[in-house]
Amino acid sequence: MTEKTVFMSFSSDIIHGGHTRIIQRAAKLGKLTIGALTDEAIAGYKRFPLLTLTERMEILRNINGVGEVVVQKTLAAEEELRLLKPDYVVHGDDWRAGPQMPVRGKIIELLKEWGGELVEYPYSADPNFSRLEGFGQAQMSMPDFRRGRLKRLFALKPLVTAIEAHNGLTGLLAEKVRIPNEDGSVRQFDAMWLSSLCDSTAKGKPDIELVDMTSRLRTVDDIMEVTTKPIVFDGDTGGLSEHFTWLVRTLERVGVSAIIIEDKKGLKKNSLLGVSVVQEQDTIEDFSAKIRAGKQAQLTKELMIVARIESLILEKGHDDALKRAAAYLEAGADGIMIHSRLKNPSEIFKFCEDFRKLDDHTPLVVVPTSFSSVREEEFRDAGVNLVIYANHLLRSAFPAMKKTAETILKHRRALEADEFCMPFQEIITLIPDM
Ligand code: SPV
Ligand code: MG
Repeated sequence: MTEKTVFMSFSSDIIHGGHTRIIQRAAKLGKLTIGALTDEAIAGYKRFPLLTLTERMEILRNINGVGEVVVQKTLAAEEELRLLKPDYVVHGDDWRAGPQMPVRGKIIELLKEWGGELVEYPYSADPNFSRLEGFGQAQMSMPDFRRGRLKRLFALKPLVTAIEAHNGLTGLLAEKVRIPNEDGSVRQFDAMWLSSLCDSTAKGKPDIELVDMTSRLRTVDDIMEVTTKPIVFDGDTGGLSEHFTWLVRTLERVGVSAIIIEDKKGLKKNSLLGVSVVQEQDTIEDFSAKIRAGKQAQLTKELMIVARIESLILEKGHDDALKRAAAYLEAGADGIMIHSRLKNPSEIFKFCEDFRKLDDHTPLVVVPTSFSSVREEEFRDAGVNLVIYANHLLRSAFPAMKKTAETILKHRRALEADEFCMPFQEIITLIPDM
């Protein structure tokens, strides 16, 4: 009689008694193959894995009862299951409800192709697991864990997304807001953008490098205290080269993943004001020297210095933008951001196309505030690697707050505004204890 074959999927990097018990039971059914989900698949469905795929595979291989460990690319393991055609797929019964239900349905359909069977064992929650998971989350917020995660994301995903955060609460939104996909995975933002516009506006100040770095770093700290996702810091012009080197070291020390500096000098104004105000672009030579100084100052290989090109904003044209991109790459920039204030995205796409002829791997960043009609897939296909939603939480909060204030003024009481507000019971429990 040939031995039966069994398949189990594994995404956890914290292995507890519940897992090993189910592995032992599965191994009794036949030769057990475990599918270890890729880092990318895990990041798209829960938190970023603490251990890499290679490390997780090594641990799984050494558990008693495990025959083989294979790489599993998708949640439903279509490719791996069709190849193996196992007699049994084993899973805990906890996926009969909740976000994993569609994955279960897909696997049942797949098994019909060769007459395989789904075996579900009662899921045993391990009391230590939530403690360990909490510990894992806390580790993810530490500088050495957080700093390099943006680079890892660029290596895993063709397109990374970031949304602005300007305080702890918006940081929590960037960290926690998720919507389910039909295939059982979830959509969430990968990173946070510490916008100079939002950080300044939230303080009632103009976006002209008036809010000093001590204050900006206070915001970074507020956000870092309650989140784990990587931070992309809006460094404005980066200031004088002699100051920029200190900023680079500070950001690196606290665990920021990238700083984007724009090639302007003097009194910087917000880019979306374009040429309606006086703004001066830096020379290629001086800005390249600033990038070089920053790269020389950093102590790890993880922090990324991204050069932001303002040629389209300041109407200097496509060729100037491209020439600058080449020079900034030469100076050591780890990424290029191209900005535009036009609704029509054609100048952005033209730049992306020509930039990719020049360089096929350096991360390319866009901030689609004006050209908001473009979908992420179109950016990805154009060779963009990071899309930043730069001000949307702040811009949506302000009209909501204004409406509430006006409603209270109008009615001389708060009753009519209650419907716009989160219930009091909810707001006081919004922030969980540590
Ligand atoms: C910011 O968010 O502060 C930016 C992007 O720099 S923009 O406002 O479009 O210039
Ligand atoms: Mg800015």
